[in-house]
Amino acid sequence: MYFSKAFIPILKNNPAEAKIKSHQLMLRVGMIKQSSSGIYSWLPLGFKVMKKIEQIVREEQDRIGVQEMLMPTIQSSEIWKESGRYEDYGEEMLRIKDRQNREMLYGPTNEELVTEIFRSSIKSYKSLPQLLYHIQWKFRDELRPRFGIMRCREFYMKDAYSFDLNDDDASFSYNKFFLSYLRTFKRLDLSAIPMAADTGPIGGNLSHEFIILADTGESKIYTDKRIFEVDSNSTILDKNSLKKLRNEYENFYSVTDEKFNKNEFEQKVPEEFRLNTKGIEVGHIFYFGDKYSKPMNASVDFQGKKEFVKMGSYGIGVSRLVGAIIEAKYDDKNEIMKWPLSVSPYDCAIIPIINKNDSSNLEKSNKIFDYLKSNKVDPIIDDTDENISAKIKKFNLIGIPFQLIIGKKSEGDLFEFKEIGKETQKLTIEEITNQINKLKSN
Ligand code: 5CA
Repeated sequence: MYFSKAFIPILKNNPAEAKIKSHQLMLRVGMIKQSSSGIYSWLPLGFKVMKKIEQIVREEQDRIGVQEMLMPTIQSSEIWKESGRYEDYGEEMLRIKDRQNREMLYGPTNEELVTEIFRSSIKSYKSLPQLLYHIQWKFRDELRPRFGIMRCREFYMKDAYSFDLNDDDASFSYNKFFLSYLRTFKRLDLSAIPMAADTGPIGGNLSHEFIILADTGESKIYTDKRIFEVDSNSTILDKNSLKKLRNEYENFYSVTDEKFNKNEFEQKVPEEFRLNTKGIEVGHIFYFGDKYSKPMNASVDFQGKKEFVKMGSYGIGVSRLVGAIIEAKYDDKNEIMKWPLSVSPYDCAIIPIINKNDSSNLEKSNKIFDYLKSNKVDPIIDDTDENISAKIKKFNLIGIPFQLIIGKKSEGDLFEFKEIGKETQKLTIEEITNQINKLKSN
């Protein structure tokens, strides 16, 4: 791909309407465009990042045995009346009437719909557990959409649902998601901490929010700093190891402000370990037993008895994560972004120095492009006639982690190669390819 042909509408300056760095950067480098209040189009650069995040989220759901499906965005009000949430959800729910005057809605979440799907087919306890997920747009008519795609009205979410026979099995399912979330956020190069949280309109009395620290976050948190040291590297999926892992986290006081209790905080956390700060909620898991299965009559036969299934739900803000990664990685003072290679829109920027009447550097770039492509590296060539310092500044902002400069200094087989934030190296194209691919496989 040539930069001149890519749809990456870069702005000269930070847009005045954006208050936080992720919103500024996303508008500045043309990742998103507002279409109306709290509703955005995802332009190619932003869309590429979001799709890569989505794929990592998907792989980690598949790894714990959750089955992917797809439910619609538009739902019928009937099932929400059955659960009792049609009234409770209030003005955040976008209500629509179809041409037959039927009450429909744009789904803010899917507990009802998935329960309806479950109950219509699953009758025996032998089919349990059932773990299902989809990745789909949601709509919440937020009173004050803000910070770009961080708190918007239409957003992209991974939501999963678990169905079990009893509390013990349900807790096993919950803990599988707990582990899978730790792994997912780690692959996104984020340190997300599970914190006991309020369940709000989803309900139930057990939930954890996964939060990354950021001054611009909207969640207030109170935590024991030692929780950052817990080893989250486990991959074992058996009941006891998972319980142990969750316990290791729960041993440290770590809560959002709705759950905050000053006395408890001071009693449980020695002063030097107390941290009271702000964060961004990137995921939220809930256990709510039979809150939906009972009113909606979702049950299985077990030893001649009808048992309402025990349910949990598990959300990840896929679109919000794009902004959250920027909040975590962008140095706005120096205007330098560096995407984790796992989600970067491109792997490497090839930046030729282009002089008038001399296309040799561009030709060299084309050859390097083909070589990288055939070795599983995804590059972009900056074929524009901007000067080299303007090009580097631009790519520092876009955040592609590697820059390969093709100019006078690329003598013989050696090229100027730079990983953002590190020293420039002189390497052969084979060494460059190896370096990038090695990091990619991590
Ligand atoms: N049904 C449950 C779990 S699937 C649920 O809806 N949970 S939630 O309300 O906590 O949302 C899940 C995640 O979606 C949140 O952790 C957050 O990352 C993201 N999210 C929620 N509201 C918004 C919003 N207005 N804008 C962007 N992302 C949002």
